[in-house]
Amino acid sequence: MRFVDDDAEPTLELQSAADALGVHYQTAYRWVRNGQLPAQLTAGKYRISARDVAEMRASRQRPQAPKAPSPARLHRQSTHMHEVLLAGDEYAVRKIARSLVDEGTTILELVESVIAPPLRAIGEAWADGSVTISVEHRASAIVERVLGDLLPNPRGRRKGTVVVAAITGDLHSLPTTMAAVALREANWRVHHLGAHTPGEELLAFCASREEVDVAVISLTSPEVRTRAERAAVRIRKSGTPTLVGGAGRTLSDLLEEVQGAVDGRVGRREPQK
Ligand code: B12
Repeated sequence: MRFVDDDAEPTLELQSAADALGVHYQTAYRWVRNGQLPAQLTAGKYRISARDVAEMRASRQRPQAPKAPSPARLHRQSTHMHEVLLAGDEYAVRKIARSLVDEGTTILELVESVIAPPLRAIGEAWADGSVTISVEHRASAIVERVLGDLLPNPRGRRKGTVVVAAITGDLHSLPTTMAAVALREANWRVHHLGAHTPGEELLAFCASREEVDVAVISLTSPEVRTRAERAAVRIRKSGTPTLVGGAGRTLSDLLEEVQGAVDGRVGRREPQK
């Protein structure tokens, strides 16, 4: 390796810089041309500061953070997820979910962008009779198991404790599972009570545990909205901020509102109509 010393700092000729970086001369030349590798052209020859070469070498050796999948990839995987859920192919469902998580997709994104759209489509298809109840039940059961297995356990201190349930008459447990995993991923401790929970029971559960910061009622069956809201009023009165979900509400809304409830902004009083 040949250093060319001028009075400022040591510099390398382009071939020496390429050797030090372990790349072909042409690659180093391209980096110089596109500005990635700063160089000075002196008497028709490029000279590169030894410090810049050392920095570039160190940065190339540092492990790169994995690039999270693009929205287009999530969309394609959601279409694939739809097919394998309809086919009841649990192995394929697990494979899609696991590889996306390994590639850096959050569980929240996985649920919102990859799993929820096919479940909604399956709901539509069930409603218009093009998908049988068994196919829908099988898909839901697969998602419930897969989400259970992905349960995150993030490092760091928990932000607080949240209870998640759906009210009596609402048999949709999946949205409560989705809420529970998203909250766990966001570092909340979660008591997941699941579907069909009596309001009285939820009230007693919150009242008996000082550590409960927020109660969350996932709501999928619109027929029980009034029951869910009545339970929420009573739980709030007993001192626990309470949120009620509903059609069109997202997990991102949920996380924001749970934080808002702990900060005293949401879920303490009745929403203004
Ligand atoms: C799976 C399913 C079932 C399964 C549930 C299995 C299970 N283990 O959960 C079973 C078979 C039990 C079922 C039963 C029924 N179902 Co159903 N079901 C579905 C389906 C296909 C998916 C439900 C789901 O998981 N949704 C979750 C995601 C995909 O949707 P989401 O609503 O956006 O959920 C988000 C929010 O809830 C949010 N979230 C969760 N918690 C919280 C909390 C807060 C505070 C916030 C902000 C957000 C939040 O997280 C979720 C993800 O983003 C839906 C289709 C659909 N569009 O959802 C129909 C659907 C909900 N069901 C429907 C119906 C009609 C029924 C039945 C009445 C059918 C019948 N005749 O028996 C019964 C009702 C039973 C009952 N008493 O509750 C209708 C409801 C229509 C309506 N609006 O009235 C739907 C929309 C299907 C349709 N297109 O017609 N169902």
